[in-house]
Amino acid sequence: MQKLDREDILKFSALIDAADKVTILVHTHPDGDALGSGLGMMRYLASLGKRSTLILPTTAPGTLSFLPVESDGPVIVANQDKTAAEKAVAEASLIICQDFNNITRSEGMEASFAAATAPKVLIDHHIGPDRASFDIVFSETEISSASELVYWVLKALPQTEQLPLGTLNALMTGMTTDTNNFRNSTFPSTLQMASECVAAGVDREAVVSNIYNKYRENRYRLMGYFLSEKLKTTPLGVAYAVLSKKELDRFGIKEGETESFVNMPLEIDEIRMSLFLKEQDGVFRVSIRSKKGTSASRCCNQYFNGGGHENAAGGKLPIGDRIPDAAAAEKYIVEATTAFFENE
Ligand SMILES: [Mn+2]
Repeated sequence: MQKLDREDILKFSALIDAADKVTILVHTHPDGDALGSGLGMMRYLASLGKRSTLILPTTAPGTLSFLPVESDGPVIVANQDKTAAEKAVAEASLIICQDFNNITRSEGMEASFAAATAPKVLIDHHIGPDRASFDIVFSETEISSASELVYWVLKALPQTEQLPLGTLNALMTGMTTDTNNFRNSTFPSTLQMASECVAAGVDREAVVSNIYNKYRENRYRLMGYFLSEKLKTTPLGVAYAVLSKKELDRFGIKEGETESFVNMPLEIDEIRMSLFLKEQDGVFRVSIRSKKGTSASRCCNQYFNGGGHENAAGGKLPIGDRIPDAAAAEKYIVEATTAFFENE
């Protein structure tokens, strides 16, 4: 990662000092990094005697319930209580956005964010941040996660003597989920952060166990079906699978329980890109992962209405006339990836 801009750090420090109401926003369908970085920030602000509100555009999955966000301050789920979420944004004296590059990723909060008069700070690790909408931008793509960037930013603030253990635990959790437990996006700074966290008392085995050893059996029954019946490959080295709502319901699957399915096909030697689609809320939510040398981000951007990181991206396909069902989505994936590799 690049060196943090000293002036931005001092500006952010002064904004925290001056703020009495901090509102933190993360992306819709929050994952471990969104929640971990949000909770880490809340706990840090609490250690300075500041109360903050965390806004989640949609609920956090049950698989992350070990991150006790609610006990650390008010948490508002915006699509359940839009009025409270808009009030928290309007009344904030400081707004901190984490783990997204554009407010559109905080679905439903765009208008109140644009209208808010408070200074706005972005701490993120995705490609192409919307710099114009923020007063301070900490953006770094050569880093594991938003949680890691929050770690380095908080550590650099003059008011930090020692980061609270609660913050370190939350940030370690977010970093571990975004790196798939150090399998990808792991930089020298990532290992340094991990080393410092463990030295400061973070129980890494507990963090790993909370993330990876607390799933329900349902996930593994679906995983068997996904691998044996649904996963397909193309001669171009693409693996893909589409799960309909009906199939997800048949296995009683809840949000978060298909986490990392998309990564598994990359374990096959010949596969250079993996796509996983699942039907949810009238769209197919798209996850794309790629090996080094293939751009998941570009493919997602060109064909799947999204983007993210070079080797990990997300988007969506609307269900409608063009793509009415899972079979049509599968056909589209083959056409889109074939066109993508022809133009690469
Ligand atoms: Mn992230």
